[in-house]
Amino acid sequence: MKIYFAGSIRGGRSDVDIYKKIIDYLNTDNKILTEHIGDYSLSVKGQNQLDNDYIRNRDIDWLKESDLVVADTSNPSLGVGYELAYAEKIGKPVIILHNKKKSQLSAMIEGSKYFNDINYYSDVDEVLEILKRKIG
Ligand code: 6IA
Repeated sequence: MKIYFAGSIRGGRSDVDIYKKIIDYLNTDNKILTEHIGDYSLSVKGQNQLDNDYIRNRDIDWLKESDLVVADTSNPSLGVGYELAYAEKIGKPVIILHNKKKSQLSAMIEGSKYFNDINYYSDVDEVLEILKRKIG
């Protein structure tokens, strides 16, 4: 299945090692459309050659094309929030992963009945266990 993985970029890259492990795990049996999210070299200065409108439109096309959105919301990110709202609007299935030790999940996400698959984790082993249970 095609999976759109969402994780923070300009919101901060402190969780990139977790994104990478999630993407590597999911990539075994699925196609991750957004592998760059787990790329260490994609810093907040990276991809500056790409226009913002190009990035936004390309990402929304991938989101529409995907079968499932998996979002790590532990590091607050406007872009991830935007993608989640877009997924809700078009009825795309969403799995949310959130490390409570990192931040409190926004009431706009926790308070939306659409997001009924919110999974709290405390370390990388736990997050991979959750994905194994949910996706295989
Ligand atoms: O607001 P954020 O940057 O934290 O938003 C991150 C989310 O928006 C991710 O889930 C991505 O799917 C999407 N996104 C935001 N920026 C980019 C990007 N380059 N490339 C791909 N997806 C993006 C930004 C260029 C910047 C590092 C200079």
